[in-house]
This record gives sequence, C-alpha cells and structure tokens, in this order.
Amino acid sequence: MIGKYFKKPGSEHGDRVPPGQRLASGFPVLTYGETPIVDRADWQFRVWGLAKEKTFSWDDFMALPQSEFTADFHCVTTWSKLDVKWVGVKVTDFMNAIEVDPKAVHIMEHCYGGYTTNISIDDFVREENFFAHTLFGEPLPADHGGPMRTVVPHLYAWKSAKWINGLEFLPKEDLGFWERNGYHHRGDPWKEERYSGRF
Ligand SMILES: Nc1nc2c(c(=O)[nH]1)N[C@H]1C(S)=C(S)[C@@H](COP(=O)(O)O)O[C@H]1N2
Ligand SMILES: [Mo]
Repeated sequence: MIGKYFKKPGSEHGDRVPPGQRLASGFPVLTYGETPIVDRADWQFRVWGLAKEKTFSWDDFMALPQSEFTADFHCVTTWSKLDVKWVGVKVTDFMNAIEVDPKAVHIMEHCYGGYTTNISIDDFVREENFFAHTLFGEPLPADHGGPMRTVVPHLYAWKSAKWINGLEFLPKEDLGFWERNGYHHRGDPWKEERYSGRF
C-alpha cells in the first residue's frame, strides 16, 4: 500500500531527501486537532514578550515586501515534498518591522487553535524562512495553514506553524506542543532529530 503513495528518492534528488524520508506524491495534510477557519479580514498577528508589543492586520502584513519561494518540506512522519512554491514575507524582512530586545534568544510560535512550537532566534531569523499566504499560486488553503503559516525549510515541518497568529520572544528556550510530547526540541532532519529521548 505505502508504495503506491510514497517512493524512494531517485538519484536525481537523493541528496535533497534527508535520511529516513520518502517522497510524497501529493502534498499531505498533517494537523493535530481541528482546522481553524480564519478569514483574511479577521486575521491578526501579534508580537510580544521580549519585543515591543505590536499587532499586524492582514493589510499591515501585505504592505511588507512580498517574495516568492521554492522550498523542500520534511515531515517527521517520514514524508518529504520537494520544490513547494510559496509566496509570502521573508522572516528577515518581517524583523525590520518589529523591535526585539537583544536579550531574546528564543521564540514561541503561536497559532489559532492553540498549537505552539518553539524555535531559537538563530533558527528562525534566516534568509530562507518565511511567512506564507500563497501555495502553488492559490490562496493558502485552510488545511495547509491558511490564511498564514510559517515555513522553516531546514527543520522538520512541525516547526512550520499553520494558522500563525503570534510570536512570543523569550529569554531562554521553552518547549511547544510537540516538543513537550516527545519530539526533539530542535528537529534537524539531516541529523534525524526526531524524538527528545526523554520518553
Ligand atoms: N497550527 C498547527 N501547525 C502545524 C501543525 C498542526 O497540527 N497545527 N502540524 C505540523 C506538522 S507535524 C506538519 S508535518 C506540517 C504539515 O503541514 P501541511 O499540513 O501543510 O502539510 O504542519 C505543522 N504545523
Ligand atoms: Mo509533521
């Protein structure tokens, strides 16, 4: 059965598929719990903690520089999808719109629906990371995290928070939802940082 939906990476992109991963033929949806339904007009995004508190509306976010991205996507449940096309806002461009206290070293990503995931500032503020609102040329569907999600291609996709609605800047590492439930605190797919080892 599995073979029908997942295939071994061919040699042409074998070096892009981390150990223990297989290519998915479609773009699977992986959600814990219900899918929140949030209209763009109602969407709000807040920054707080060790940063000057600020709330962005949809229009505020659309006024930031918009970029196109092609990124690989690796879910810890062993599927990967290469060359996903997105449009959105680079994290580095977003950071120019907020004021972060230099004492902040870590971030909690918060989402509609209550999901959280933690990430260090070093892992989050990178050229290749972004907030996405468009997937393969269409408004990001709700099941893939629309109206807005983060995408962090260099870590397992549970760090790519769907229905993102806030960033909390922290003075030290804290753990998010999956990280409290047995997953690795960082989640580098190239090192197979899947589980925490605490369980
Ligand atoms: N808010 C929220 N974000 C989430 C999740 C979730 O359950 N809730 N699942 C994570 C996991 S485990 C993965 S693999 C990706 C899946 O994204 P997709 O459903 O668009 O493939 O979203 C991540 N972000
Ligand atoms: Mo995942």
